[in-house]
Amino acid sequence: MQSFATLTGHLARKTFLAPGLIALAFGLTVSAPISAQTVLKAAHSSSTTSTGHQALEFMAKELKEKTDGRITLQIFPSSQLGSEREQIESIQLGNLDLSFVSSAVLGAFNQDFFALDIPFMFKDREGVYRVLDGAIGTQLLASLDQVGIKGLAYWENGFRQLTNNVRPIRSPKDLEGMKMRTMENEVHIAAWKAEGANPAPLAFGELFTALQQGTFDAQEGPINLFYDMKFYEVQKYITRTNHVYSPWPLLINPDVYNGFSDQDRAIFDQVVKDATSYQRQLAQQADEKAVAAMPQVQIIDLTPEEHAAFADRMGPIYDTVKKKIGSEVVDAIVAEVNR
Ligand code: EAX
Repeated sequence: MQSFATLTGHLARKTFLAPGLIALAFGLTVSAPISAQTVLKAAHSSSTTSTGHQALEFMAKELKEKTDGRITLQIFPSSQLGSEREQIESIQLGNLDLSFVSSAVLGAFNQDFFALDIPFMFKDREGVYRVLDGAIGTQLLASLDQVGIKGLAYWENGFRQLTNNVRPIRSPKDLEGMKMRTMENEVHIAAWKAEGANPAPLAFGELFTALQQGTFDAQEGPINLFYDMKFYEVQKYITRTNHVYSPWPLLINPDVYNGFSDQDRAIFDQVVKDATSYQRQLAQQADEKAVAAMPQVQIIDLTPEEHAAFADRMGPIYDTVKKKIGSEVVDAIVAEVNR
């Protein structure tokens, strides 16, 4: 069992000491079993209807039940605790316990994650899961230890699509010069420059307002998130480019994870596994449900030739990423995707 000092150290993340423990601290005899209750602060940048939020709610319920209330979750959605980059920094500092963020934002903390950002590299979910759930993905998550973060699993944000408010886009020519929001990721910015757009990064939580005010004409992201965030109120067209697959790595503060009792860590690990399959299941249905719910949005499906016109511009981006992180990871992903 943890020492009193460490238990008090965790008060920042709201550890409620059972009356028994306080009595013990003051040398009184106690009858009730000693147990510490830990409330984990979990944050994210999507809405309360997102598949990620639903999976956190699932985790909260499962953890409370399976640990007899020793571990519970307090969820902060919609960037309430800062942007995804700030959430990662808060986990490093121990001010936040748990979060799921787009892997694109992790590139600034660990460049190897840029390997996942090369557009048009992933073709389908089977290839994605072979990479993420295989040695490459596991190694990438483990590499976060070096920057004071424990990577737990890959939840699914989804395949990303190009959306805009100006015209139906079927070619890079249609996108030329369009002011476009990207995630805070240099590979994405370089890629959309190569496609002819005028890209600039912005935190997700500020995107709706920026689109509403016309700061940007275009953006890109999964259709289910587009729907969740009501972007259909400020964007008329979706071009199904499937240009990047966005995982949502689930992250935890390593001290919190290592601070669990062996019993609770085993329960926590199993709940993460169950929540991951639950979240992916939701995500796999979310895009089509969203399309059905947005008849006012024009969906453009590209022909293979039109799709290739976008993909053929990504050669230099492969070189840029290989120069930055070496070709080993990139080549391994390409081999696994095309296996
Ligand atoms: O949580 O910033 C974005 O567009 C991402 O999809 C973000 O991770 C959403």
